[in-house]
Amino acid sequence: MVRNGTRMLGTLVSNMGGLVGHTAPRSPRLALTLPFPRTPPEHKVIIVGLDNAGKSTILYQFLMNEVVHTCPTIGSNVEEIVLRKTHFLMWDIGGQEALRSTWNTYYSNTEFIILVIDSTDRDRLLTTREELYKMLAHEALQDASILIFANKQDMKESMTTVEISQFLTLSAIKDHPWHIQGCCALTGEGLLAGLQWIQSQATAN
Ligand SMILES: Nc1nc2c(ncn2[C@@H]2O[C@H](COP(=O)(O)OP(=O)(O)O)[C@@H](O)[C@H]2O)c(=O)[nH]1
Ligand SMILES: [Mg+2]
Repeated sequence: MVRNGTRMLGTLVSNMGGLVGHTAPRSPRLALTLPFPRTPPEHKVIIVGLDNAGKSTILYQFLMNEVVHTCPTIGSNVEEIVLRKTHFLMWDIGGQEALRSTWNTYYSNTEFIILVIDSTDRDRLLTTREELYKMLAHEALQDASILIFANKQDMKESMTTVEISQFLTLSAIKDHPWHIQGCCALTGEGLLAGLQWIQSQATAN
């Protein structure tokens, strides 16, 4: 089950027109005014969520996925993921309680937040909710879009995306594009759909 705060998934997936700078200039005047980037822009993504939610497994799955090719590892918890010529720099940030206060040191220039939730972890959904609204209120994340992965959907006792959406009152979030996607990081199911939503947001802007 997929709900979407801005637009239905897939409507913009094919909107992947080339960069302006790749278009042949029509006149010398245009050639002077059009930007011509040598490297494609890199979109910064932070992967957050409580410990044990599945953040590292998700990043690992992105790296393994055949349709996503990757560049060499930059650091132990940062990977560059390329999906259809869109480059993402993904930061997998530790979620233990002691580390959560350091999340804000990663916020500057973040375009996308991936919030990973262990859908079986009913006891800590309130903590996740608090962390979510703290992030959304943070000045450095005012322009960020948020993808919520309701992970561990393979588990019998997992909450549905609808239950999680309602608990997090996602429909009340009007100032950030958001999207919730059920997934299973172990098999990779649902991950590409989530990544495609991010990619559609990145190319739409
Ligand atoms: N059943 C199930 N287990 C998962 C899933 N995703 C991650 N796990 C397990 O949950 C545990 C925590 O995963 P990890 O990626 O280390 O979580 P992190 O602390 O958020 O980085 C590991 O034992 C994973 O194998 C999933 O979709 N289903
Ligand atoms: Mg981890």
